[in-house]
Amino acid sequence: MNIYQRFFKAGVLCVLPGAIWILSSAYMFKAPAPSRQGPNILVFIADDWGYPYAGIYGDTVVKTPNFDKLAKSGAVFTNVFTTPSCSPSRASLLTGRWPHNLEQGVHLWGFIPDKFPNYTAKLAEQGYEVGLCRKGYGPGEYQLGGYANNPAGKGYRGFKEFYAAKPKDKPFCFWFGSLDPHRPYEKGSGVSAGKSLSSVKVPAFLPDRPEVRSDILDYHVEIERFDREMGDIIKMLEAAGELDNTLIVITGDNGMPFPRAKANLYDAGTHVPLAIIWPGKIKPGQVLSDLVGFNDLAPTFLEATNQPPQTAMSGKSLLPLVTGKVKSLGRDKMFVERERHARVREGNVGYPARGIRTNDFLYIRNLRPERWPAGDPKMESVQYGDIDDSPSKTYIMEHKDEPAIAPFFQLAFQKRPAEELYDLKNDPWQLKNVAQDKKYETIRGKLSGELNNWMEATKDPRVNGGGDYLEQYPFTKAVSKMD
Ligand SMILES: [Ca+2]
Repeated sequence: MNIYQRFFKAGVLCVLPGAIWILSSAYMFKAPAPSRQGPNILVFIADDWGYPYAGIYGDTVVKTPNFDKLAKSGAVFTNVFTTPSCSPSRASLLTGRWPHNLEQGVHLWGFIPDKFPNYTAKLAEQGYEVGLCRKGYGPGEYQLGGYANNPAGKGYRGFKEFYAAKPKDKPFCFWFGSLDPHRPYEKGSGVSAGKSLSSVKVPAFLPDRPEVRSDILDYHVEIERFDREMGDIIKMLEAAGELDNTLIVITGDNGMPFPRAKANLYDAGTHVPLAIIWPGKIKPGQVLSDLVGFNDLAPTFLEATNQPPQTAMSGKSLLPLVTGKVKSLGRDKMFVERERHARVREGNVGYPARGIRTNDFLYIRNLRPERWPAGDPKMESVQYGDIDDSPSKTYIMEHKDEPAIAPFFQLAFQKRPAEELYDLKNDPWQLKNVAQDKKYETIRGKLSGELNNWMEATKDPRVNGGGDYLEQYPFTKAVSKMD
């Protein structure tokens, strides 16, 4: 994390006390909102915010009153899956494509070639003012793809500054990319804030120890900060008279930054919150269990703003679903994938894997199972570096030889077989791989075949054992940024 990120992380920028601004904005925005054809598009994307860390999803410990209230005023989704790595997940959202169809955009430290259309560019062509606060596409280096600005928009200190600078007759497309709840955390901030260790629900893939409980509370603190900042922006929007003409999307780019979560194809890495709100257009109170991918969002934005669909986008607009034109998306599966995350293996290779998620099963194919899924144990700079440094990681590593902790070390750090299959009804935490169990042979074969079909149909470079050239794409993180 560089100094600018730390500055942002401290919450100095973009978080000018909301209350003060709200009071002044009520004065500033007395004029009625201009009439226009399409709505504003406002995206809130938290960094590493996984499902189900919100009150509306049943979590009674983390407090997300703004998300809960907004989600109830529109459609909230319970089965959204994305790539468990920041850049490719965000790239998929922007372009409506699978990460493996984005060339260098498939990696964490890559870029999106600008030949692939994205929704922000399309809206800019249609007269939208496009802006961004904090983390847009990233941490990949967007300039290498031919972009002058971040593909998520031109950078502003905050929504307030963006809105004040925007020509009044133009609709806007704004992206609020919080750096929360990405690490690092202030260790013990959850306990310091008065949260109780005993209240924490520890996921079954992590050891139930005070160090881990405290780490999870620190995660909650950051989710709650994201929620507050989002609430402040919504108040500004309301004061400006724009709320009724704005389509709002709230989500997270990947799962929690803990061992066996982020950078893994298990649900804890790929399953994220999502709510879509558009007053007067999307009926309130909808809870939707359709299987959704991040490449569905760009087509949704284009349809909502009356733009023609892009054949380059493989996702499907969610608008017919959320507006009640169709009862379901008609899907019985979603796909997940990963390539290179951090620089943590000899030869700077990744850990390519693909997965298929249905309501009942998760099937994963590890395409290079001879490699270490979390990174090499012997890297000098960082051991098992696809797992973010954290008290939880340190605890497991330091206690890995104890019988009670060894299984957790096995789950998150050790090598994995080429195939994994989890029976979600009996094993919701995805702890017991049944891929070799004869009882599951039929379903394993079916899911394996469907995964092959998808890889072929979407021209996945990894189909039939290929795709080694993906490993040759440059690692774009500048030496000065290594930390
Ligand atoms: Ca992230």
